Amino acid sequence: MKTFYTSDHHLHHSGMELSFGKIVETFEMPTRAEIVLARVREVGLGPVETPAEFDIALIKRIHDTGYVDFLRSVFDEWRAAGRDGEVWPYSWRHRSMPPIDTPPSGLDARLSYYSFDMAGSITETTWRAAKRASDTALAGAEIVRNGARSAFSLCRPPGHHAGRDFFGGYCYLNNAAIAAQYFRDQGAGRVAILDIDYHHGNGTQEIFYDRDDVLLASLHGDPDFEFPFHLGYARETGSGAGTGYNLNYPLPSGTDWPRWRNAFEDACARIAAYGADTLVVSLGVDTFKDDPISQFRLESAHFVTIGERIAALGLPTLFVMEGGYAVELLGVNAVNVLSGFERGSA
Ligand code: B3N
Ligand code: ZN
Repeated sequence: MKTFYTSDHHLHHSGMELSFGKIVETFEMPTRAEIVLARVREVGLGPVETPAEFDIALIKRIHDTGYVDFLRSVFDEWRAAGRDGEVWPYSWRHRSMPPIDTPPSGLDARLSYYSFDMAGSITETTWRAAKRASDTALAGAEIVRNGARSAFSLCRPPGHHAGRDFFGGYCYLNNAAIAAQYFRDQGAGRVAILDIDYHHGNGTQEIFYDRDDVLLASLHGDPDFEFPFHLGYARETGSGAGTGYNLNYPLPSGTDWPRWRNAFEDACARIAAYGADTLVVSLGVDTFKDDPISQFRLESAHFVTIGERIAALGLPTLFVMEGGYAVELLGVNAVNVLSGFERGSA
């Protein structure tokens, strides 16, 4: 399996985050991608290639133009306002306030409008890193569309919390959604996205919620207790033409392998029944038992089985890197999925 990776991911580093009342080093750090890359090389997964530059129009197939322009320019605006440091939002619309659908003019009001949390900041070069992460996803999609059985897009920053016009949860551009849309635009009939990250991909759900050409199946910590909260319940099945094409599997804290695997089996069966011709996997490995911010109990060996089962779906498959913060075993866990897939495809 070919891996797409670019060192441009280093251009994004929030440095810190607020965690349970303390300012700590952010969990979403550049080392993460380097650790996964090192493991790809260690096991000889396959060649590693730098992605080409893709047209920004492909990003705008998923993301709002105003949002994209905002991501590109907000740091300069922040500096022009005489502010040091990085761009951080700090306030959001509460349910007691009326919904708004046009961006306000003030800088902080617009930051609020285009985000849902302050898990990560926007630095001078965040846009560039996010753009290159989307290129990384598109490069993988391109070879899969051209006949490769699979590809691994080692994206960083991750993407599945980013919606059509908002960032949050360390995510700025939704790499998996951009890839899924690329597959559709290149002629794929039915695309499935299987999101196995510990957190609900609220951005991916929002993007495809009313569509029947992209099925989303997501296994995650129940939003009743887990970030990003409020979205990801089983009752959210899609809307309009998309009704029945959004599948959520919220799982309790402490979920172990047998329980997780049951939900996973169901998701795989539903993807097969859908008749997908292409699969995008939002590959997060923060379901691991020692992940510092998550509460499931999967072990390293389980990730191999996951990859084997995904391979058994028999679909052209693009793996897109999302979360995973147990850095000691992050590379092993992520690459175990890919090795399992290779073994299952042989
Ligand atoms: O959820 C958290 C969080 C939870 C536990 C923590 N501990 C125990 C120190 C610290 C933080 N933070 C919110 C931001 C997390 C974004 C998750 C991104 C992700 O992996 N998405 O898939
Ligand atoms: Zn996650």
